[in-house]
Amino acid sequence: MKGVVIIFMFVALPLSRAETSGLLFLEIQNEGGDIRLHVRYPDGFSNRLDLFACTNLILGGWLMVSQDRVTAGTNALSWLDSGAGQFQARFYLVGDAGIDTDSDGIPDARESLIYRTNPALPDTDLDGIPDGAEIVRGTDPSSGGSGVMRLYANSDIGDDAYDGLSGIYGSGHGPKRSLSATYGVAYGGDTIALQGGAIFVESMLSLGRKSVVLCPQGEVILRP
Ligand SMILES: [Ca+2]
Ligand SMILES: [Ca+2]
Ligand SMILES: [Ca+2]
Repeated sequence: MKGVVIIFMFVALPLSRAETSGLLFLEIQNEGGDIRLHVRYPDGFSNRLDLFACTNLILGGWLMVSQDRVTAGTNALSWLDSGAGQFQARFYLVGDAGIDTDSDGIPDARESLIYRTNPALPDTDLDGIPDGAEIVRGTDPSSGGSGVMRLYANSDIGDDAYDGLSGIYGSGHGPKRSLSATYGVAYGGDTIALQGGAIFVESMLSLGRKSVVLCPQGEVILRP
């Protein structure tokens, strides 16, 4: 083990409704230079649990080191932090993954510690896309407008290879940021609008039936 591992034992907080959670770090053990955590919870508790860790309480930088741990039918879970031995200090929190106050799909603890979004507001940046949807898309839930994705039909612009979906220009032309990348962040019901032209409203979930034709200098904007 490098240095001295300083272990802080916290009463585990779901970061809301803490007074009723009953979650508790029961034991923290040194196991071969790493740290094993034992978390206890009351009879009948069945929510999934997330475990978080950081190395500096001032700077923050919490990481979710284990998620969606099943608790149903037990009173405690055990988890080995196999990388703990490399740190001078290690701090832990346990979050109740079953508490999602604003119903945006992201548990309160993950919003507060990982995504830094508002656990009481479903759309932190007020851009019309809920926090959970932004996280799935890969857009920034704290930055309005980050859900807009531009696709460039001009092969001199963009950063991906031609994706083959723009049949009229043949190989070597078309969007350089591929449409498949867009589908990766799109939701059913999204709108693809060809700037200054037609608007396509299609389900992004039916990729196999999609046919999109772009103009050489056109720009496609993905909107929520
Ligand atoms: Ca939430
Ligand atoms: Ca939220
Ligand atoms: Ca948003």
